[in-house]
Amino acid sequence: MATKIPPKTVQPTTKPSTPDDGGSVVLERRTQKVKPPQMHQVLMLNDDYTPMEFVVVVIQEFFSKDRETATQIMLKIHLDGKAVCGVYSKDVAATKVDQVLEAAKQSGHPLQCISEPVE
Ligand code: TYC
Repeated sequence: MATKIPPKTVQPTTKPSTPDDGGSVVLERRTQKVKPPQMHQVLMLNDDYTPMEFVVVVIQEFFSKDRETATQIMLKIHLDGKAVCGVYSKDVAATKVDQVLEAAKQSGHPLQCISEPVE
C-alpha cells in the first residue's frame, strides 16, 4: 500500500552541491500543497408516492444508518423536501446514487437521489 503524506507536512529536499560548498548536502524545507479531496453529499428528494417505509429501508441499507436515524432522515426529507443521507468521495457518492435509483426503479417508486460537492 502507498504511504500517505498528510497535508501541510514539511518534506526535506536535497539541493545539488556547488563547486565551493565542500560537497555538503543542504536540506531545504518546503511545505507540500496537498489539499484534501473534495467531498460530495448524497441527498434524497421528497415525492408524494414513495412509501415512507421504503425510504427508511433504503437509507438503512445504502447509508449504513440504524432504524432510528434512518427514520429521522426520512422525516426530514418528507418535511423539508430533501436531506443529506451521507458524505463521501465523489466516486462513492455516485455509486450510492446509482444504488438508490436502481432500488427505486426495481420497486417501481419515483424516489430521486442526487449528489453534489460539499459547500
Ligand atoms: N412523501 C412521501 C410520503 O408521504 C415519503 C417520502 C419520504 C418520499 C422521503 C420520498 O425521499 C422521500 N409517502
